[in-house]
This record gives sequence, structure tokens and C-alpha cells, in this order.
Amino acid sequence: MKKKIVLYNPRAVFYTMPLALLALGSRFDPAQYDVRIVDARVERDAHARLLEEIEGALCLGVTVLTGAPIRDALAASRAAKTKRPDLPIVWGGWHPSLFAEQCLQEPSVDVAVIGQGEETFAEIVARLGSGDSLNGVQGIVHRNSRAPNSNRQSPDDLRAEAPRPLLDLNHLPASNYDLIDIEKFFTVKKTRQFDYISSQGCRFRCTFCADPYVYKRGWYGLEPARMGQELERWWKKFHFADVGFQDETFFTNPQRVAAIANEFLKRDLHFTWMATMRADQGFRLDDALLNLSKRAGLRRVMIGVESGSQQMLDWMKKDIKLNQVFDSAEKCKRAGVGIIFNVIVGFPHEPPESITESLRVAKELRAMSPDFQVAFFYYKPYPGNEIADMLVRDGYQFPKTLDAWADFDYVGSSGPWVTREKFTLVERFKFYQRLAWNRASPLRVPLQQLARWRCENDVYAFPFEKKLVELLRQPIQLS
Ligand code: B12
Ligand code: SF4
Repeated sequence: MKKKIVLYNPRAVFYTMPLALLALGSRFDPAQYDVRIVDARVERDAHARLLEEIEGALCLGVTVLTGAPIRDALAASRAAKTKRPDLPIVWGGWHPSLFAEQCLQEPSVDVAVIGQGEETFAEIVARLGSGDSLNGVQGIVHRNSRAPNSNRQSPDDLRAEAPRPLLDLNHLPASNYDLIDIEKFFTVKKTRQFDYISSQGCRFRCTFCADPYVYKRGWYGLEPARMGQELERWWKKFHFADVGFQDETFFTNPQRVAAIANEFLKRDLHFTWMATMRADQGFRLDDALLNLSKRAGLRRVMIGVESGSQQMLDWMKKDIKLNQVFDSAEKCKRAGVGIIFNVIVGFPHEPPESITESLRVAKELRAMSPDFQVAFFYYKPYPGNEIADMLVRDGYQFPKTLDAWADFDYVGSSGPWVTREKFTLVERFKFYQRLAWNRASPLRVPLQQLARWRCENDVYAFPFEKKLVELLRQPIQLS
């Protein structure tokens, strides 16, 4: 009889396909294992289905991002453990990679996996299947017992195994998208957009980012021929219109990008795609490669500008120059490729001039093309990087429990060091820059003109248009 493995993706507000669970689940031989993915974002009653699926399962794996998704990860794990106290529950993903020990303070969690998970999880499952201890499985923290489902011990009695070196993605099997109901994702996304990950890790060292800590600046990219083959297969099966490459830095290796574009053209694949690019990579890219990518379907890139102040960029070790941002923007404009620029505001000790500079750069970029958008985020500390270490030295305290982490808002709010005045300024600017430069219907043109005037003159007081737009209940297009 096949052994059953259940994988759970907690509730969240966005609908990117559960790439981590697909990667983990595809590592198992379907002749021997029955893998079930329960994604709370697309299930009517995810917990009911989860409790049904864990019947007879060998183990449950849960993927956990920092912040709000922890709330549902906890609820699901607790419900599963109550129903099946003998069921080993394994947490993996970004939060357990950063806080493995803390995750194991939660009694329903038996094992926390750090970093890349395919081989680690496969080894855990094999050991569980044969009743062996997890001692020595690289890349995990677990309870120091013969097996996680043996007698429960004190939550402090933990055992951290040696780290697992990052494995070249090309040695891992392709993700099997038949493990999920893909049409449900197209429905909730309201577009036939397929998600795909073509590389893992990142070679850079930005001091606000979790990646250097989790992947130790390692990077592996899939071979273009393999990508062409896989995407052709799924495109023919699912008829998607667009691919979101969820890589940290898709444009890491220009020769690889050219080979990928050529694969798509050779195979005559008719979908558009979007991918991540650093400004220094865009700066070094030649127009020919960008034009080739455009011909192969590239419609938009995402570039982390992070700050409009070069001093701040140097401080956070972003290793880009502002002129590289504008140079990349010019190139993309020439090639007809759109851009989303990400800007982070509210770093600790960030001087007010730096925020002003970020707003100025955002305005200049937005004015360059209606296909350029700017998204603003507030800095929130991730442990294990230099900024977070500095904050801790200054007395900042990270949440100490999973429940407290679940309340940690990574998306909407700012850090406590951002004054009310700065927060209001940024929130108003976020609204007006969208109104000013997003494509607008003729009815909205007067509002748009007014918003441009406001942005150009930095006048954000009495934001009556915001009230008006809210009243009209017609949210502006954020396409
Ligand atoms: C898609 C995505 C999302 C999706 C999540 C989709 C989902 N599944 O729910 C959405 C859009 C919701 C999202 C939101 C955010 N995200 Co996000 N996101 C990503 C992104 C681009 C891809 C994730 C992915 O699928 N990767 C592909 C898979 C194969 O890799 P993986 O997730 O690392 O999984 C591997 C291991 O982690 C491990 N693993 C993962 N899960 C499990 C489970 C088990 C059981 C095991 C054993 C192993 C394991 O094995 C996997 C295979 O090797 C990553 C960057 C990246 N490239 O990874 C950022 C990233 C995860 N996001 C990040 C951030 C900062 C955010 C936001 C705060 C952004 C924002 N400012 O709004 C929000 C916060 C969400 C929240 N707290 O509510 C950070 C880290 C966050 C953190 N500490 O949790 C990342 C790393 C980007 C970055 N470099 O800063 N995100
Ligand atoms: S912010 Fe981007 S470039 Fe910098 S370390 Fe993180 S993933 Fe790499």
C-alpha cells in the first residue's frame, strides 16, 4: 500500500501557487507515495479537508512564512495533532528557517526544517516510514527522541543537526503541478497566470533581507533546456497566458536568460512572463538581450530600488547605484518592458531627507512610463541580518512566541521608529502616485491632473480625493 503524505499551505491573502509544497511533494515516487496538498487559500473548508486527509497519513508538512500565515499554520497543526496525536508534524519554509528552535516550543510541531527542503523532507519521511530516529538528518531541529512520535519530552530538549549544503536544483525532480487543482488558482488570481521557480537563493548581501541568512549567498539556476521542456508541457496542458517567475534574482546570469528566451522561441511558446532583476544586472544587460527576452514574452520585470538615497543604499549593502536604476528603466522603456520598482521606507535611523529622496525618485520613475509602477513597503526586521542585529543591540525585541509572531504585521504597518508624520506622508504619497500615474479612464482625468500637481509640489494635506475615491467604491487599477 502507498504511504500517504499530507502537505499544508496556510491561509494568506495572495495566491501564488504553493511552489514549495509542489517541490517537496514531487520528490516522492508516485508508485510508493500518495501526496496530498491542502492549500487553505483555495479550499472552502481547509481544516475539515486537512483532518480528513491526515487519516492514515505518515506525516504532515506545513510551509510557514513569517507573520499572519503563522496563525493558520498553528491552528491547522493543533487541530491535526488533536485528532492524531501520533502524527509527526514537520514545519518548513522561511519562518522555521529563521526560528527553528522557537517553532519547536509549540507542542504540535515535531520537526523544523531549515533552508532547502526537498532532500531533508524526503529523508525525514524515509526515516519515519522505517521507524528510525531522525538523529543525523542534516538541516533539521527536532525533539531529542528516538522518533518524533515516540514519548513526548520537554519542549526544551531539542536537537539541532548539522546544516545541509544547498543542492543544485538540476539534481531535483521537476515539480508536478498535477498535485494541485490549477484551475482553482487561475480562478482566485482572476488570470491564467502560472507560477514557476527557476532558481533558488541569491548571491547578494542586502542587510535587510532574509535570503543571505537562509541560503548563505548560494544560488542555483535550472538548465534552460529543462525549463523549456517543463513549461512547454504545462502550457500545453493548462493553457496559461502568463508565467510569474518567483525567483529572488532571475537575471543573475545573462547567458542563462538568453538561453531561456531562445528556448521559449524555439518551442514557439505563446505566453508572457515576468521576472525579478537587480538594477546592476539591468545596467550591465545589453539591449539585444532585453529585446530577445521581450520577443520571447517578457512583459515586466521587478526591480528592488529600496531607497532613493545613495547613502542609505550603501548602508544597507544593496550594492547598486541610483544611476543604474534609471539606466535599467531607460532600457526597459526602449524595449517596451514594464517595471515594478520596490521601495522600502522606514529603516531605523533613516533621516527624513532619505524618505524625501525616495519619494522624488519614485516620482521620476513613474513619470517615465505608464508601464512603470512603484510599490512601497515599510522596513520590518528579519533576524540574522546586520540591521536586525543592530536593532537588538539598541534594545529592540523580537516576538518571543509563535502566537506573537502571528500578530507581527509584515505587510501594512511600519516599525515603531517611524513617526506618525512620516507614516501619514508615505501613505498619502502611495495613494496620490497611483492616482497620478496609473492609466485612467477619461472620467478620472481631472482627478489625475490634480494628483500629479500634488505629487509634483509635494502637497498632500486635506486628501479629499482619497475620500472621494473610497466613496465611489471604484478602487483604482493597480494592474
Ligand atoms: C511567493 C512568495 C510569496 C507569496 C506566498 C505564497 C504562499 N505559498 O503562501 C505571497 C505573495 C503571499 C508572499 C507574501 C509576502 N512575502 Co513572500 N515570497 C514569495 C517568494 C517570491 C517565492 C516563494 C516560493 O514559492 N519559493 C519557491 C519555493 C520552492 O522555495 P521556498 O519557499 O524557499 O521553499 C523551500 C524551502 O523554504 C523549504 N520549505 C518551504 N516550505 C516547506 C515546508 C516543509 C514541510 C519543508 C520540509 C520544507 C519547506 O523547502 C522548499 C524547497 O526547497 C519568496 C522569495 C523566493 N524566491 O523564495 C518571497 C519571500 C518568501 N517573501 C518574503 C516576504 C518579505 C514577503 C512579504 C512580507 C512581502 C510584503 N512586504 O508584502 C509578504 C508577507 C506575507 C505575510 N506574512 O503575510 C520574504 C521572506 C519572508 C519570511 N521571513 O517569511 C521572501 C524570502 C522574499 C525576500 N527575499 O525577502 N510571498
Ligand atoms: S534583497 Fe534581493 S538581491 Fe538583496 S539579498 Fe535579498 S534577494 Fe538578494
